[in-house]
Amino acid sequence: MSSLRFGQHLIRASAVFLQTELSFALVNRKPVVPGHVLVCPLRQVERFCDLRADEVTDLFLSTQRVASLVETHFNATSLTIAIQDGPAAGQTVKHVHVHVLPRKTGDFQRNDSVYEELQNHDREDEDVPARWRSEEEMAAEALELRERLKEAPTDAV
Ligand code: AMW
Repeated sequence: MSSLRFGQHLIRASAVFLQTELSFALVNRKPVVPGHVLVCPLRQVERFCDLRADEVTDLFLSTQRVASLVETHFNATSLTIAIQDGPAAGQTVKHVHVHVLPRKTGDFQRNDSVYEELQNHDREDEDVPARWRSEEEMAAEALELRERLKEAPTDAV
């Protein structure tokens, strides 16, 4: 697996834990909760409606796999699955991506604060290198997720 493009970012292979024919999934450099990951089409498309039908199918099937994987791996009981589609909706990276966040009871004082956090966590003033996880930490998480995917049959995760 070579490096992949995510909007303006070049993503190291070490941060990617799933690649399909048309999609890939990567760990987040600034997760809102543990296990907050991203699923993207391989083609750099800005808006959800610009995806072809086969890309939507692959993206959402990949999202299902990834969602089951991170819910189990991070001992969660629920998920927040979200797309910020366009700048007014909080999208900062001009490449469609599905946020998948494992959720647990009481993880936020107000449950819907997760959406505020999603809006704010990568605002320009917040998204500074000092707050990003290290490459090593991200690579270790991606490796664990890759290994876990190998253990599970495709239709189970
Ligand atoms: W958006 O606000 O565009 O819906 O979300 C962008 C997401 O991508 C954020 O969660 C942000 O932390 C994440 N992100 C941005 N650049 C990278 C990168 N190089 N590696 C991993 N995650 C990234």
